[in-house]
Amino acid sequence: MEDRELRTLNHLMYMEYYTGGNAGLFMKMKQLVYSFQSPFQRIDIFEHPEFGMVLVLDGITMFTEADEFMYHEMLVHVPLFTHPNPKRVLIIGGGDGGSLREVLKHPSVEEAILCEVDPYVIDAAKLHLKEMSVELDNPKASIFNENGADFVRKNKDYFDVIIVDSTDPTAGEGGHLFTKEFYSNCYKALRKDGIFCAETEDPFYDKGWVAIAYNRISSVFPISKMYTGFMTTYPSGMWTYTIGSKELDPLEDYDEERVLDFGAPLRYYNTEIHRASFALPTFLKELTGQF
Ligand code: AAT
Repeated sequence: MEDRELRTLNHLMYMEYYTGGNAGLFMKMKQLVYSFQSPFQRIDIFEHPEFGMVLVLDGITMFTEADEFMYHEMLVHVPLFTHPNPKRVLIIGGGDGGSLREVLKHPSVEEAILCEVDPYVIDAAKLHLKEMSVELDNPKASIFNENGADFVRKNKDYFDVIIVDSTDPTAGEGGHLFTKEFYSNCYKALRKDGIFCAETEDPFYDKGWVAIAYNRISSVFPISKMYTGFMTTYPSGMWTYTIGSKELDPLEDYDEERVLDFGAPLRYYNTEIHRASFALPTFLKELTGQF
């Protein structure tokens, strides 16, 4: 049977075109393991010979198993280590479970709500993305299949942290999560020392959206700070995240001791990265109007 083993196929080529269409990413895949057109988007899961499973929504790479830790750790731990005692956390998007897995590493978290618009992403993750979906059935977690923009409107003064793990503003239902109205409703859904954090795109191919997202978030929250991290299979490899906060400052109110005492394993995030990630290159300060 050896000759029937799956080898990487020269012709199974996956290509993603970045914004503008004149550049992109290719991966030579081993196999396509799942493909489905949901009411919201096309969901594909490929297996790559070195990067493991790759989740693709509407032709856009969401992560590979080899690098997802970079994105999920940066999106989750920067806000969760800024808040002194995060108990109620809302994740919008993130149906694969990667952000939830990171949130539930924090022992203070009592309730984690995942609001993912597309139930088929959750089903596909449970079947094929075992490393991401491990905590989807955790009793501390509840899952709602609803547009995050509608869900957040119904909650007031409730969450300690809101995390937006969404698709790009130009893809699927992602656009709902980049409006000023959505950010204001997140502000209202947060408690008085609450923290909001969103993925805010790459500053090279999608610089227009980086500026829009930062300006909208900073028009709603008294403290707003952008930070960056590497994410190797996202456009440009450099990714931005933006914190919006009511009271707490991610650098001044940061308690390193909690990170040093943290029991769970982390592979990207550490105390030096937390501080360094807020140091922005000049072009990014200019783009977001911060000097
Ligand atoms: N965890 C990393 C992968 C993602 S997936 C983002 C998820 O957000 C998708 O499952 C999508 O169905 C969900 N989503 C999109 N819009 C909404 C919405 N309005 N309400 C709730 N869920 C939504 C993120 C990748 C980052 C971007 C890569 N370029």
